[in-house]
Amino acid sequence: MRIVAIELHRVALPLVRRFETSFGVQTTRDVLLVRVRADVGDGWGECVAGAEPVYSSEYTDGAEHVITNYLAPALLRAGSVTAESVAQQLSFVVGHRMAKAALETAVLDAQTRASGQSFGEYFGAVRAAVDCGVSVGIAPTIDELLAEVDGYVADGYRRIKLKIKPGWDIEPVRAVRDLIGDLPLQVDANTAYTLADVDRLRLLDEFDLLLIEQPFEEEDILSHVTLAAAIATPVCLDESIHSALIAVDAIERGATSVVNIKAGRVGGYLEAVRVHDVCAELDVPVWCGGMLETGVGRAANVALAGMENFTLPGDTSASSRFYADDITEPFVLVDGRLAVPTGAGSGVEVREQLLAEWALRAPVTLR
Ligand code: OSB
Ligand code: MG
Repeated sequence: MRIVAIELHRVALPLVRRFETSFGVQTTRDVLLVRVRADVGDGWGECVAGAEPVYSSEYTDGAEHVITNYLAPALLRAGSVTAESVAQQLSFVVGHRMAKAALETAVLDAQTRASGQSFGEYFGAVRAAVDCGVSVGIAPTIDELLAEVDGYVADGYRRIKLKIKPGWDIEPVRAVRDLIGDLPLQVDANTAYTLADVDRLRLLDEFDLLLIEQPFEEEDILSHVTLAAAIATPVCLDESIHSALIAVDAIERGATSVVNIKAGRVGGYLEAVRVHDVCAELDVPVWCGGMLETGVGRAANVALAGMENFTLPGDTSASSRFYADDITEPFVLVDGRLAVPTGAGSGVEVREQLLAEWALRAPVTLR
């Protein structure tokens, strides 16, 4: 295809409830949506970066800057672009995977809409619906946490994930385990611990968790190797996994026996599929992470999670987990699952009316 224009939309969506993690409290999502206008038709991509560089080095304004000044001009100049060519065409920019992923996804959406193929078909999804979990933030009190978790159990979620940090770990996990019986449970530390906490983390073994996600900092594969050898709970990397190459390295070193896959973190869905494939080859199960996506990103995540080796429930919750209304038709949980969209491309439509209503500013068009 030839890309005619690239539109950058900034939209603010209020969260239905505050979302607290070890790296801060969030009450709205300030999202960058990208529309590629091509000769074959349009496509949408969502940038998963947060508003501030407190979770990842990438953040929304930074992503917009690198897209405006480097990435979009390269694709607009390229002449011919395909979803399969984007990573190579953008490889002159170091890093900025979330920004690159947004563009690659928009190109993939345009390409597959034009050919009539769904994202699920393109990725090789083997299931029509995916088991869904929910990521639960740090709460002001244990009682408030239990009330929130109780609501998600009633909604039908098939797995609960609790955010933990030093001072909010054993007690909330024990209380939630007592509440939910044998419903699958896992925890996510978002890098809040150090090796000095190994004895504390070993206390989690008592709660029969599916896994503990990313206790140590992003660059520190070695400490995860040490922890994995010291506790029974499986260790799962999230932030550390920037590519299929790093996934193989971390698995072979014994740092991770389960992998959280987020397309934004690895530079796009094509690399996410490769992470899935190398993990499958090494007999390591994967699950689909989330970044508070709107329907645009959620649709692609659900399609990805339809692949064979996504054997654990993902953070692919319903739109209502975070938003009162979605920028696309909302994703609705049915029996603890979300249906993989079957329409061409991502299979969802951006509601232009809401896009305009929720816009933080007028869209920017790059040509
Ligand atoms: O670590 O998985 C994470 C949200 C923002 C940044 C990092 C993470 C998360 C979540 C939310 O846990 C998952 C979701 O979108 O449902
Ligand atoms: Mg995580």
